[in-house]
Amino acid sequence: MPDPIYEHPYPTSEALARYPFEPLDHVRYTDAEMRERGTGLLAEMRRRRSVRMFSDEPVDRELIDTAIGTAATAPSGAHCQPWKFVITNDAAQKRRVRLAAEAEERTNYLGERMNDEWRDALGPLGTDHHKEFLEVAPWLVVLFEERYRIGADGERLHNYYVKESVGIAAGMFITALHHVGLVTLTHTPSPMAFLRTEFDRPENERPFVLFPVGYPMPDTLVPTLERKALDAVRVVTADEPEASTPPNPGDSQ
Ligand code: IYR
Repeated sequence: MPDPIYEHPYPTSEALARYPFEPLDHVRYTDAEMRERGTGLLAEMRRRRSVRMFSDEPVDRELIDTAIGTAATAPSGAHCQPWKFVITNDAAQKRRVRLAAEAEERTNYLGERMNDEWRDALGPLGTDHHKEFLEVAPWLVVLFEERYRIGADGERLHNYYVKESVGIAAGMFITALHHVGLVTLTHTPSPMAFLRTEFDRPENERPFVLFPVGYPMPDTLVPTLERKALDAVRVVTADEPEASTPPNPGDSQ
């Protein structure tokens, strides 16, 4: 019998005796399939753009729900799943959100809240305080982070790594929308506390991102932006030919 790779396999027998575990449902692809799937997804995601000109064409609620279902498969700290996706296609509500967002952004852009460095950074995006798209897009999806949970006796229960968990879910939501041919904008009207009141959410929830979702207007323009090259975002600290068998600490001579 070869030496096992793991001296301390997971789960421990103690955990296995106390909690339910099940076999991992994993699909193993061929090497060719893996490359194809990887490059295919990359090509698809390279076409994703943040959009600021939404069509008013309706979108089936089912498509939004499916994307939320995908987002909710995100990993989360201690599996707390500290996210809530609040969705609306109500015209009056979308209008109120637009007006509140524009009021805040007017102070940002036209008042003192934005310094010159920030203004300069936003220049190439060509954004301003007008947020008509919040009214035109068929759906607004507000992703709330659940800062803590309320227990059965009203006590506060800790959620772990909330920002990280909700950030990952947001990324998966964006990916899921793009995959079905919908567009969105990662919109963070600042400050956005008004969203908690508007959507009647409890004290323990805080708005994280506001996503208008829909189809793009025909002939929508997006800023010409370059994405960093792989070499600029990836650092290799070791590049050894991969061993065909994992090194065995017992085999030192
Ligand atoms: N919240 C403002 C400004 C803004 C800020 C960043 I950072 C952006 O990437 C884009 C816009 C707005 O929504 O216009």
